[in-house]
Amino acid sequence: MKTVFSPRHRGHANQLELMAGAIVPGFELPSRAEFIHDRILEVGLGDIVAPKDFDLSIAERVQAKDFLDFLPTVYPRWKELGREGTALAYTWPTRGLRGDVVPECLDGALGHYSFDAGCGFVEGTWDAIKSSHDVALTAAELVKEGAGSAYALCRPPGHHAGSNFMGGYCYINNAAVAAEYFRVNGAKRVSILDVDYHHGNGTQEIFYSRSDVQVINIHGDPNQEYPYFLGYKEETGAGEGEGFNINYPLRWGTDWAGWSQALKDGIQKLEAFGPDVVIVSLGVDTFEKDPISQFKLKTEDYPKIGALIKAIGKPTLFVQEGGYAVADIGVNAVGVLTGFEGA
Ligand code: OKS
Ligand code: ZN
Repeated sequence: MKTVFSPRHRGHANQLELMAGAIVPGFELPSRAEFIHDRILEVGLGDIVAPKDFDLSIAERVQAKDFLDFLPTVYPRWKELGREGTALAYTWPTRGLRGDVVPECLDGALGHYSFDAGCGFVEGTWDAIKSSHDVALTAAELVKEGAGSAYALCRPPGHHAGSNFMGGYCYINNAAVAAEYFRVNGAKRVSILDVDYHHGNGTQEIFYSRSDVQVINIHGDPNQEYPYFLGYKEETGAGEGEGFNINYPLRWGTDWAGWSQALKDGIQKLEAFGPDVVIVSLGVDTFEKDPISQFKLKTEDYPKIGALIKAIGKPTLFVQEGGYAVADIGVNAVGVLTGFEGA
């Protein structure tokens, strides 16, 4: 399978985030993508190609134009204020405050367009975001043109980003943009299977009222785990979308036995939906040694995930999401892909 990768992700570096009472170096490191890239070469998965340049017209169908227009302005505005380091929100419009105003002040606008302090901006952040979007669409195009599968080595990731907000290291929702791309280009139904450790709240929110994109999420129970405020079992879709959103919240400590049971159940529901194409939001932060996660999957489990997805027998686009045990992330992410290839 071909991989789409851009070195432009590297400019998104040294950003800080707020975590457990401290401003800390971001866990979402450039080395994540580099370890995966190097592992692809090591196992000879297939060619690694550069992304084409796409405009944001597909993205604007799933995320608000004012939000997308805001993203490239953040760091220039931060510098105009005489600031350096990481541009980060610190005030958010929760219950009892105005969710409908975008304050003139950059700090207020950053709060308006985000739900946490996990989305810092540095000089190269917008260029990395745009390259990640282009990586996803270039890989989607390969699948549309008949490749049975492709791998979008996206960084930054996307699944926490919603129709008009960022959060959890995610700005543009790469998987959602790819799903919309397939719909615009003839697919009747698309399934997004999100196997990242964290609930893909952004993807759920974007497609919640739609019956043409099925969203299946397997993740840490939000009662215990980030993003806390979405991802519960009873969230099954709204209106036309009722029944097309499926959540599998699993408790801390879940291992392959429990996790694979959810995957198999999810795959049954996916097959019943009958999509023309499958998008896998591929996080490998389910790994037992992941520094911010609490599942217990082992390196040997990742090829089994790939094999189960292969057995669905549909054109498949893999989109990289999370995974932070950087020394292992390459082996585990590429393990899913080689398992899919039957290697
Ligand atoms: C706030 C962010 C904390 C956890 C973000 C989880 C990102 C992830 N500082 N999503 O799949 O891996
Ligand atoms: Zn994650």
